[in-house]
Amino acid sequence: MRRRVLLRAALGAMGGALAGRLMAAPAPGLADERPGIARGTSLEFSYDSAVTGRRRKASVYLPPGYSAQQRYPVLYLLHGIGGNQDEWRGYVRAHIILDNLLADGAVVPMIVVMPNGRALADDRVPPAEQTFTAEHIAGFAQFERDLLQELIPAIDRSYPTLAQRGSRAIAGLSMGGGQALNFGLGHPETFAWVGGFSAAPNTRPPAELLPEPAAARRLRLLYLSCGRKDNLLGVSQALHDYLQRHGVAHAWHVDEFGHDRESWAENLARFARLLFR
Ligand code: FER
Repeated sequence: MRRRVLLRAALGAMGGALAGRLMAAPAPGLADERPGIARGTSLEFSYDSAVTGRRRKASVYLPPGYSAQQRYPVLYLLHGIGGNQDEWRGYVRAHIILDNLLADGAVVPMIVVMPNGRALADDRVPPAEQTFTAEHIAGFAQFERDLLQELIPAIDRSYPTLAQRGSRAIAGLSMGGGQALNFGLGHPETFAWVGGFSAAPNTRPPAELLPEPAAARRLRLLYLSCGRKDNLLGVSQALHDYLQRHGVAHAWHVDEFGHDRESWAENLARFARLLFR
């Protein structure tokens, strides 16, 4: 019973934000197409998954000037609870942000993989009233195996990647931010760069995420952000407090935004600038 009440409360709180994602105007500047600059390429990637028993899709961004003769680090970028593999492009305009940063020489050329983080046989975005069902929440947790056992190996077979932890990053927004923290901190052998933007309550409690705080020294970057107006700020704040108490170095950025693309555009840019250096 309690669970159902909590889910309904969460749905009520999030309904506005999810609807808002379709309506809000793009962030000025950062995510605006700049004329005359070189553009990256966006592709649909598909892979077989023994985890869902289906063929699954991911959106892949190749940087401008991409060449199969070079090798690239990879950023895995995870969407929110109401999104899919198109949310970072369609809602945040991640590809435009990356093009702009690359034109300024502000980021290392990288491949960006935007998966569908709902590892279910039916991984379509559910109707709004089913967003918070136990089955759908479980799909986001199950994505850990799909990512590690299926998607990453498939990407490393298909593209000229630098296939080691020091050249692999994971970040996400909201539900995907929780996934990125859970999977990234849980698998230091796979990821050295981890970012959670507006991480949702699917984030494991701090003492479970990092039971041995000293282990975080293996990370090259742990990045946390959230908007001051975001109802989920407490999740990130609790992790920040724990990290501070245990002397774990991390980036912490609280901005003036809410649970929205302005915050995610800004923090994608801040995070990307720090990667792979
Ligand atoms: C919750 C509130 C919000 C929750 C998830 C979210 C798992 C995710 C929001 C988003 O991805 O935008 O209680 O529980």
